[in-house]
Amino acid sequence: MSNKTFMMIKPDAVERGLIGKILNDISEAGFEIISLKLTHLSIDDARLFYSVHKDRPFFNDLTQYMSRSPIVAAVLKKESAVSEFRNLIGDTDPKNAKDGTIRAKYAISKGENSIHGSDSDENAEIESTFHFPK
Ligand code: DAT
Ligand code: MG
Repeated sequence: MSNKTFMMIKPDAVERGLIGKILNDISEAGFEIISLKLTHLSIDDARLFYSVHKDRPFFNDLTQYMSRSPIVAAVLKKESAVSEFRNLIGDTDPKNAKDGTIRAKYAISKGENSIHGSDSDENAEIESTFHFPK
């Protein structure tokens, strides 16, 4: 799935009415939306989705935050989608994110950083199937 990636618009951004602005940025960057939904993760969903981080000190805050209000989940298509999308969203910590990236424009903090993008083709496939089972 090297031409596809998975993304989520996170609770802090949905709460502030940023769905339209962020989807527009994604479209203008040349990504095609393949699947799209508004959903609300349970705490168990969030713990499962982020299980790779289960031993990290921020795991509890992360999963509480990701389940506190709705998110948008989507599968996106573009050549080199995973790396292109990571470039579009910027560094995990908005203080380190390059100007013009989605996190530089909208994120509140390293924890509440507005958007998720898969970090590998393999995880893009796993995360897409988690939200859009085949
Ligand atoms: P990314 O979302 O850029 O792939 P990650 O996979 O390392 O970053 O972490 C997943 C999420 O966990 C990240 O978007 C925000 C949160 N997070 C990561 N490191 C953190 C930290 N040191 N303090 C608080 N939240 C953190
Ligand atoms: Mg990650």
